[in-house]
Amino acid sequence: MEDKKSRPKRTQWIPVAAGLMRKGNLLLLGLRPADHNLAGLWEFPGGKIESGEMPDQALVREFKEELGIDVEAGDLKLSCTHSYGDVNILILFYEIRFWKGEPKPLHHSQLEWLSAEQISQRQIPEANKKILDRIFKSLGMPWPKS
Ligand code: DGT
Repeated sequence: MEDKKSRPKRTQWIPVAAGLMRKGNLLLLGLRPADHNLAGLWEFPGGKIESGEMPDQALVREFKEELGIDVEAGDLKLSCTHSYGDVNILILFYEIRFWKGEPKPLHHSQLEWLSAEQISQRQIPEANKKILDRIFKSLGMPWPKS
């Protein structure tokens, strides 16, 4: 029989839903607050998918909790995986085309509408850096670095 102790440690997977909210050639990003991991990085709003939730439900909940707006989750545009050492994350990026209300920084230290150029000059999570061009292309938005 296999010895439990000799088995490699199984890395935990964390599913995350994030929203790509567009205004012209700009996307909405939030600055992660100081008391969170990855503090000081600019992220696409969203968060962890909780047990029993569908990804689009998680997205709608997170936007209500963190930005105070009602959104409609659009198409799943792309996904990415990233390893933060002891945990792996799987991020599902949804387009958000329709929303009601003005986004407010209820959770983030700041919210900003940013262009592709501005985003590439900000500090963003490693997970997003490697797919930033694909995010813009998936929305049919101009990407300056190609
Ligand atoms: P909580 O309740 O403090 O655990 O926080 P949640 O559920 O709001 O989730 P959050 O935002 O802390 O977890 C998302 C994880 O995914 C976190 O490890 C950061 C990582 N991540 C990487 N890129 C992004 C991104 O563009 N947006 C979001 N929301 N998370 C990202």
